[in-house]
Amino acid sequence: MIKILHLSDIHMGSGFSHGRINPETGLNTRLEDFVNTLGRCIDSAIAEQVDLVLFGGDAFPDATPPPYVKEAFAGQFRRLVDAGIPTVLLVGNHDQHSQGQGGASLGIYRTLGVPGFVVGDAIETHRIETRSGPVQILTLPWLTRSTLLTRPDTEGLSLAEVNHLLIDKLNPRIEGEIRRLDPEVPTVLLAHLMADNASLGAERLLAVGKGFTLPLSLLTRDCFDYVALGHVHKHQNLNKSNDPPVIYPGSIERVDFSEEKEDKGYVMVQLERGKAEWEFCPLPVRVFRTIQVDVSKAAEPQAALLKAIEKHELQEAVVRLIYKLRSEQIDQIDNAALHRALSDAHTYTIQPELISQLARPRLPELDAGSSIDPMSALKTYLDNREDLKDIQSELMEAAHRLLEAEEVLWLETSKGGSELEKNTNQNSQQVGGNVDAQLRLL
Ligand SMILES: [Mn+2]
Repeated sequence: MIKILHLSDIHMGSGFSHGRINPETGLNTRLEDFVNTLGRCIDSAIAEQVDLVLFGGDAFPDATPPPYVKEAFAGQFRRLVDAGIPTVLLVGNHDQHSQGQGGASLGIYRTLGVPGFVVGDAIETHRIETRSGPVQILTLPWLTRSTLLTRPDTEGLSLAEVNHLLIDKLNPRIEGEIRRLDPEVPTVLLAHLMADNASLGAERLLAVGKGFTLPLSLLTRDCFDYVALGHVHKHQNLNKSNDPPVIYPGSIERVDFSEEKEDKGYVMVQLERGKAEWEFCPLPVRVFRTIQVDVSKAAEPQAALLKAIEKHELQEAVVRLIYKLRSEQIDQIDNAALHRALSDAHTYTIQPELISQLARPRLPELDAGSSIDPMSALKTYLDNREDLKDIQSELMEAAHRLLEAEEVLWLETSKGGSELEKNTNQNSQQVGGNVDAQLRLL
């Protein structure tokens, strides 16, 4: 039986805006949070006498963290070296330089020959002799186009086609590694990737448009006894049959508000050939709290706000107060009193949002995620505007002419851009406002 601690997505050095400077240390409190939480993971690896630590990638927000952040990270992992616990550091997307290859922020551990440390920046199998016997770790770092494909391979292809091509090239590479595995030895696939039914969190925003998605079937192979993943910040097991477990431990600290409601922690694994038992171990991390309240209909908006704040335990939490109000209520808000009410928080932000009397609920068909051509979008919008019914056909025709128009007309309309922008900002999120403005340009 081999005991493994699996953690991932440390992102040390991120989220400084949620912290403040600790006057005693001169450091951002969020860096201290991340270091303390990583420290707890390492404490537990040492106390539980694990045979191996697997890190699933994304050590820092980028490949070139400041030296004091790098040092804080190294200071914790150094404790594993002293304890004689072998460790695999996998390279995630945030550890790679956007130019060139390799794990820029983690490669130093190999260069220095840190005893027992393996850097996973290539598709290869590492046989590690632990105190409880040998184990095979197949490392699959974050893949980019340039990992497996050349520029001519991908010329003129859509992102989806490139994704397919990448999987076609990846399959034989993994197959080749699998063929060389010792079937008697417990085996782990350690990979930093987006698997195709993982539910998303902040990592989607952090790496927007850059990623590839790999099918789960590529990971759930008999030869793997445990699949240790990184990248997705929400802890989850992707394989319902649990054979093998396909586990994202998630990030160890909340990176931003999208992780407000997620438990954070690491995973303890008991591994044998053909069998893995695992347990998620939650960590006591910094609380994030959103207080969202609409006081636009309240007779006394200030009192309503204070009441909403009072309902929450804010002690040492990272807090954001988001409230909606009408412009004529602004004078009724006592900002100093709001600041006093939030002063127990570790840090806080106050985000008032003015609602326009004209604001209408957004049409789901016109969501940013849906692909809809401009004419259909306009039609959908007009179908929901009773007041414009009489001139609907004229508006459609005018829009048609606008879209068909010569480049000259385009230039003329884009000159009106500033007015359009103004209007869009006032009615932020309002597709309606946008279309209105475009029509006014006619
Ligand atoms: Mn990642």
